[in-house]
Amino acid sequence: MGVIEKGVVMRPGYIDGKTKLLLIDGRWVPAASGKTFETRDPATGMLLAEVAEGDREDIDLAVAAARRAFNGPWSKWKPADRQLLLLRLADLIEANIEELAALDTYDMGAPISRTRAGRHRVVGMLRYYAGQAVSLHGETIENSLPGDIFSYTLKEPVGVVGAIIPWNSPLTASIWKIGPALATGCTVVLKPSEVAPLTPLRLGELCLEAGVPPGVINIVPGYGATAGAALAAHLDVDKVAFTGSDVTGRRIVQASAGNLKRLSLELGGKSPDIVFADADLDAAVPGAAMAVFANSGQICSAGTRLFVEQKIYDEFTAKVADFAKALKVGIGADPETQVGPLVSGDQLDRVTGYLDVGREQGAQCLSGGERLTGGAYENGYFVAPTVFGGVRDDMRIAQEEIFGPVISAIPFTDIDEVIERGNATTFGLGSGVWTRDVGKAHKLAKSIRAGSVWINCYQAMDPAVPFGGYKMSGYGRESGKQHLDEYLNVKAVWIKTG
Ligand code: TXE
Repeated sequence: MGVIEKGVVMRPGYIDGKTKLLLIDGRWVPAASGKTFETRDPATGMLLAEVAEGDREDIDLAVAAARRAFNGPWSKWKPADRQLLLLRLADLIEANIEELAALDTYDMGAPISRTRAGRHRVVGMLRYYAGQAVSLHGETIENSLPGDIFSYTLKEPVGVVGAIIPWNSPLTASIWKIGPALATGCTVVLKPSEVAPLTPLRLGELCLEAGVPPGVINIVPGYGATAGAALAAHLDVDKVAFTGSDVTGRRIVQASAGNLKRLSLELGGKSPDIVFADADLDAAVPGAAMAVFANSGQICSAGTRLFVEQKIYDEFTAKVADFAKALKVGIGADPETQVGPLVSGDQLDRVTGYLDVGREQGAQCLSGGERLTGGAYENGYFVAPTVFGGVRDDMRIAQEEIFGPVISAIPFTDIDEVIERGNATTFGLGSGVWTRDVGKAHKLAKSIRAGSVWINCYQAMDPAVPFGGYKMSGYGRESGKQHLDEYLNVKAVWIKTG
């Protein structure tokens, strides 16, 4: 893999015309129903593969396998054994990163330059979790009871985890669920998005090659309303780790009620990115633009509400619009491409619908604003990077998650006002601040109600630093030590020694 022919990265060998099967109990099997679904390249419309369509029966089999593995030999694995397993998996992913990056690119459209750059993140995550696997420990706690009674805590794996992931970054999202599960001794049934299932399935092959025992990682692609809903409601699943929309997040909360399973939810956002007049504008222009245009805006923490201080508003938004116009939009497999297609026809309809709404509600289109058609764009879902100026807080494009390459630029005049307006959203995932004034930066860092605040940068991520939401962006954290706690139970032990 990684061959570039006529400026295009060739399709991975994994896309070989064979139907992709489900991974259940260490074996590749067709769906119980025998059904399959298609997955296509959003840049060209080309059929990539037929994929076995998992449903309730397959989820039942996968959960049963995960339960057997959890109760069986996997529970005897020592932390150091799990650490070695994670390190082997990290090495295998590193060795196959060109193929995995290309699979993400073909299946969901992201530029190959972006999916390749994800290497440090995914390999780094697994090595981080490998370190954490041997660092898990309870505490001895001094209690105040009379007599000799000793107390300590144990940390134990939560059990069978149902992991439901979206399509916008399939490799990263899979590792973000599998890594902590392997580190803590959980088992997993992973339900990839029906829109981009190929990388998670290839990852399943690498898990087996790394020596993951049968049943520890099961992968069952299928639709949300069938396979996803069955997993979320399953009475023998101990926890669901979900990344996706707030609408589905709420359904998962309801579905989890049957056995009150643990949940972690990483949902959407409408993140404020705030630019003060004193900022380094040469850095802020590309920073604010790529805070939205990266991955065609299909990132939950994208800084889509761009608040710009009034006195530089016209100049700054014009520069961001010029930056947007200069971006190379194209098929993800072209190494020169900076902005790829949207993932699907549904996503295209959603985004172009918001472009219409923006104009209807009086926003001015400073760049883009339309679907790209003709030539290389003809069979794909391309939207030009768009900057809307003159946006008011009450416009729908300033309130609702678009999940496309669309910036809503909003003027503000002072810091207290922008804090209040920046926080006036039901979401709370990311946020950005561009200023040279350290006092302002600190004030914003404390005042913004969001899980991440990026100052003079955007979307910085690291396996050791927790990521997650406030408010309707969800709960629980991924990355960092907190992530492991999401996969652990704490047990208190009391021993009367007197
Ligand atoms: O998300 P869904 P979709 C947002 C973004 C996007 C919108 C719709 O705004 O435009 O959501 O995208 C599974 N029970 N985000 O429709 O439906 C589904 O099969 C259990 C933000 O793709 O949330 C897939 O595996 N599972 C986001 C996963 O949930 C169900 C990333 C996500 O799909 C289910 C993606 C059900 N009832 C979209 N229904 C982010 N936070 O990064 C669906 N699923």
